Amino acid sequence: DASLPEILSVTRLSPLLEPRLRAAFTVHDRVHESDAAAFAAVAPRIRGIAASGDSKVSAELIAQLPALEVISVMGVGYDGIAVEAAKARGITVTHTPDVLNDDVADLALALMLAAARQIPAADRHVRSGAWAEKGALPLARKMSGARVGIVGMGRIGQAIASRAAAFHMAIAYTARSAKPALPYRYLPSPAALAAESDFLVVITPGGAGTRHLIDAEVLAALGRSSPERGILVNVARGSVVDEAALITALEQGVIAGAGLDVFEDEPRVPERLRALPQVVLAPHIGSATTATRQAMADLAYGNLAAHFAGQPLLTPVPECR
Ligand code: 8YV
Repeated sequence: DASLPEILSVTRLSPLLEPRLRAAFTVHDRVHESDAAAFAAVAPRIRGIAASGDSKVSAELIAQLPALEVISVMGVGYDGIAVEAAKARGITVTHTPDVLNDDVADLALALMLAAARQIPAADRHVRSGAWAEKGALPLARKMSGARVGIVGMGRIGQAIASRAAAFHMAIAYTARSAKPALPYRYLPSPAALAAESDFLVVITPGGAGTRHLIDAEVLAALGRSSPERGILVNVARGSVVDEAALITALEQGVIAGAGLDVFEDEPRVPERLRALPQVVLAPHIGSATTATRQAMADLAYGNLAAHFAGQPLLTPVPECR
């Protein structure tokens, strides 16, 4: 249908989003990556982009799309989107905040428990027959009542804190600035926070401003925080943690373990990291439940639909409000 607005998809579209997008728009699937001639032919007509939280939309791509009006990200994170370049052209960026807070916070607690109680190792112990052959596992580590340090105290950080409170954990955080309205202790840096945390949970936006915020120094502080040494959990972006430093810290026993949902070069996870039994790994599933992905798809679609209907956007990113 030639009357439908044309959009470029820069991601593998969710099946919860794709049919509705195709009904309302002419969708060009990742032609910018696969087919230079096809891309050149459609680029002048592209008015929207459908992206996900881990997509890259560079300033170069934006510059090749003279008719671009809106970029809809199905995800809360938009660190891969060149927002300043978009803004400079009057292009709006939207994302899907809030609807995934519960799921990402649930996964953070799940990774904390899984790493502390060594759930994957326990599962392997039973499954392999080792329980009957070799007996009990080494004792694990108690989570209830321990100290959790949260790096980033936005909406998801607060959802993690309220869950940690139910585990009677002592809660502290670091963020760009203190949030005096919250009943949690503020520390001015990740290193200061790590030094007083049994669990350090990373839930800050990605991007240049937070790249390698968790470095060897922070990991050393987490390791020294108690004789049991700390556990790192990352449900934010792989870029926030210096992955090479993390692997070294784990191999050398500087920290006790880690629970990781995100990595620096997804979907590639270094073999050295995959070889460590004290690490719990997940393939970026923080928001990956049917209910939440449905809500995210509704918002991602709703933002595009609103834009092309001339209505107010549902959830523009803060920079575009
Ligand atoms: C997924 C995410 O990567 O919301 C985010 O920022 O990282 C995730 O939910 C993805 O965007 C799902 O489409």
